[in-house]
Amino acid sequence: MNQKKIGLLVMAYGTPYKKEDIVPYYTAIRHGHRPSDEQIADLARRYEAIGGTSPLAELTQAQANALEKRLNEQQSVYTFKAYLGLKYIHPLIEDAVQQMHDDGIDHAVSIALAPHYSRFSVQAYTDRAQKKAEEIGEFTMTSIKSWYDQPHFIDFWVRSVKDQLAKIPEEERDQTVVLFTAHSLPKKILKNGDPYPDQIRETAEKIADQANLLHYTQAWQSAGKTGDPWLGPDVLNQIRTLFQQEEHFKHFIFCPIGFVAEHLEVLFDNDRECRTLVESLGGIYHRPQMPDTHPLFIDALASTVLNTFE
Ligand code: FEC
Repeated sequence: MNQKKIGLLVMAYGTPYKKEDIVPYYTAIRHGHRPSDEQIADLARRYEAIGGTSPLAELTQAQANALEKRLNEQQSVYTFKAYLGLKYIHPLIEDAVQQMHDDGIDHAVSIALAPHYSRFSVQAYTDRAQKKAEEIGEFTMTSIKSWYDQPHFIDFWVRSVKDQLAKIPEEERDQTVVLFTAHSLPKKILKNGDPYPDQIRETAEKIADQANLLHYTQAWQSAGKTGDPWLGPDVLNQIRTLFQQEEHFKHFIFCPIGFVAEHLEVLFDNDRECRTLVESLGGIYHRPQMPDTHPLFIDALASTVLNTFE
């Protein structure tokens, strides 16, 4: 039987492949405005601190490959072909859509490697993909908005937190707090009823409930250094608050549930900044492995894509 070919547009943030990419990449994040030399130097310093470049490029490609493979194993009606479309560096979202069309594809499903929907994040990816599809014409695309409550995704984190807890001596488990974090966004998103904060809260509550957590909290990380107010509490302030509480927490487990791979924001903002603060206050830092290409995580993405055909 001839299987219909479906384009799978895997959209992700993107990262500089080499040092020379930092300036154009950061300029693209700033919508074409070159950041100051000081800001560029600060970003270069952060990449340097995690080894020069981020593992994100490799991980995003590996996630797309694993998803394509899983989708083609799970059903035999369609043949999925994955295309990477990045937000701030090549291959750009628009180029990926064009490539699908050039390859003779007339229908695609787009999914962003970001679980929670915001007008600022997922919608920005989707708008660009849909705009390009419309320009091409005779090309349809189903765009997935969010998958933050997909059961395999929740299960991935439930198991990760439980595994981490199991490594903590039993008598110290009630002195353990789990911090669920996600990228902060400018507070102005709240004006239009953006669902982002609620979806993140829901993810955290589902994981906490299914993992039977005694103590957990939610905080925002990696806020931009702009003049606008950003969603809070910031994770560093939240760590200080936890140390001031009556409960004496010893272990701090960080779950950056808004991200899906090991990258700068996790390796630097969590593993460097949060770890340094926790340890300076006398606590012990833990951070489970990110979803990366874990089979449960890839299953979560595959189920989300297949649901669009029901
Ligand atoms: O290279 C790497 O390993 C890290 C890639 C990376 C990911 C990522 C995810 C998200 N961001 C989100 C929102 C914003 C907003 C601004 C912003 C700024 C930066 C900068 C770098 C950066 N982001 Fe990012 N983000 C990653 C990297 N992000 C680098 C610029 C320097 C800095 O401030 O650190 C503010 C823009 C501005 O300045 O006007 C807003 C959100 C996510 C999670 C969803 C997603 O992945 O799409 C939301 C990965």
